[in-house]
Amino acid sequence: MDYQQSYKAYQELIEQGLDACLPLPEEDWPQQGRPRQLVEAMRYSLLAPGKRLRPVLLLAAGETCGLFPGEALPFALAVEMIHCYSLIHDDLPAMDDDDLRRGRPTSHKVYGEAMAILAGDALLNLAYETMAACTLPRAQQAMAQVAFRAGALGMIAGQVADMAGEKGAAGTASKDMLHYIHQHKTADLLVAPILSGLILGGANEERLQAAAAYGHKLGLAFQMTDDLLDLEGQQEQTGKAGQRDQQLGKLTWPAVYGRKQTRADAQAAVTEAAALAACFGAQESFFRALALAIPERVR
Ligand code: GRG
Repeated sequence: MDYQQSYKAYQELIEQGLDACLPLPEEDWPQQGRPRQLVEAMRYSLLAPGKRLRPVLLLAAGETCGLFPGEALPFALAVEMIHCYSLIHDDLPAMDDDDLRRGRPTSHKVYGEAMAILAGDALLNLAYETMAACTLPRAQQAMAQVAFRAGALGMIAGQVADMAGEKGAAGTASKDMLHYIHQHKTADLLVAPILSGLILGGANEERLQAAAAYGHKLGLAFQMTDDLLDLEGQQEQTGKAGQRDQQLGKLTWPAVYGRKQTRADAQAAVTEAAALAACFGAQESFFRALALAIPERVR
């Protein structure tokens, strides 16, 4: 299978898994089951068309250590749930106040702010329930990795810095802050699935370190491309409103370094990631192709 076929095969498995893990309840709540409107809101965001990049990374990383995709699937679904909760919350009026996500009205536009907050909370909890149910020997260690990277020293710290960056302080401090934002808001949730997939498969420390370096470069390139798409992409392509970063005064790579330098830096990060893909052994060509595809992405 070539890269695109492999990616699609992973995606199909993930789509089926996401649909199956969150069935619509019977009508008899509150006697039993989850509240129907909550599940509708969770499913609305979780099943909206996304690239499924994070769970794909997890399944592919697991396969490098001989795990079948089905064995690592609960973790892959969990990472997508965490990503999805972060998107719902990021779109809220208290954060980026966005109306469109994945080509559809955002959760709070459809279900109201309170239900959107609860749907995000419930997806986060469901992620940990799903990981906790995994009986693979190193599941606890893999879950700790996800919790750490998604938490207050990882993605949430990146989101705090992103909001602080809206104040737009110029100079060296803002460059440091920009790197911090890219590393934590974005790269941490790409490193987490790679490392947890490898941990589940029993990879050694040397491999984990090389894979983390790959994920970090991938994350930088991914966020730089996202910043450029926000400036230049069409809504039909990106599935969200354009030029939001400028409107919100966000600290982005193009805002600090300019578009030309951002393109060059993204390409350099992609080249570095591609060179680091050797640590994935039999899956090297998949991880290399995935890195090289980042600047071409439209969504
Ligand atoms: C609310 C705790 C909290 C964190 C929010 C995810 C996030 C952090 C903010 C969303 C905005 C943003 C630009 C995040 C950086 C990561 C990113 C580019 C997310 C979008 O990921 P894609 O492009 O989306 O993989 P799909 O829809 O394809 O899954």
